[in-house]
Amino acid sequence: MAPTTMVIVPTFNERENLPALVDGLLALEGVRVLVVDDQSPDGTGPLADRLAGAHPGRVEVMHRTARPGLGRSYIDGIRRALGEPVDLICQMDADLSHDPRQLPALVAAAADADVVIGSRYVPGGRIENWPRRRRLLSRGANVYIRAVTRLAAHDCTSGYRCWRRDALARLPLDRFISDGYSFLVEMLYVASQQGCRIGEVPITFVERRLGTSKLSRAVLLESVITPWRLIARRGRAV
Ligand SMILES: Nc1nc2c(ncn2[C@@H]2O[C@H](COP(=O)(O)OP(=O)(O)OP(=O)(O)O)[C@@H](O)[C@H]2O)c(=O)[nH]1
Ligand SMILES: [Mg+2]
Repeated sequence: MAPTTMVIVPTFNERENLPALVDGLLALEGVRVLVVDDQSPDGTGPLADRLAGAHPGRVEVMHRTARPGLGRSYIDGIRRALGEPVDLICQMDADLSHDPRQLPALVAAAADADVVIGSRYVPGGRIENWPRRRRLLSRGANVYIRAVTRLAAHDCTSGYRCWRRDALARLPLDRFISDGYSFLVEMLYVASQQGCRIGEVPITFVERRLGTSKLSRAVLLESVITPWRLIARRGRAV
């Protein structure tokens, strides 16, 4: 029997992308979707409610009113998902950069790993439609993060992941220090400190076609500093 899986999808202004993503995920057996919306001004929240109404038991929505942020959204979503009787908990962007059809490969690899990364930077991994500047930024970020943290994974910033429930439950989320995109790096770092087996499967990442990016200067700055903060408190957070 296929393992039961809950996919957490953080959203901020993803009205144009969410229906297609949910359709793609619901085509997969045993998959449930948890949308975590940060009061998107474009109406993503009510749209997600309509999707939940159309698919009871398979689509749920959290409407956050506390301070917005990707990391904070994930923390709330993870706590909720851990209260559900699912075997695996996945993370995925809403902007269709992550193809739901590749989820079964991540799920299969979770048989031999505690967390599986959908990776752009292992053999077979690809990126479509990214300008050169964006490629360099992402590549450079990963070289930098691996050098500072000594993480072995090749794509530490990928937001496409599949966790075994017990590995995710062990993360001390209330002690995390980052709340933007660095949250993704911090999750991996703490997991590896705890002895988790980190696997990677190749994915084809497609640049978003609709909606706008939330990558800001503040987010980039946090990404530069976080690896150093993580190694500075090594051993104390786990
Ligand atoms: N709930 C919530 N979701 C967010 C927030 N910031 C970004 N997201 C979501 O996180 C996912 C990744 O964000 P993106 O804007 O696609 O970031 P990116 O992939 O680095 O940038 P682009 O693909 O260039 O747009 C998307 O599903 C966003 O809607 C936030 O503050 N709160
Ligand atoms: Mg994106």
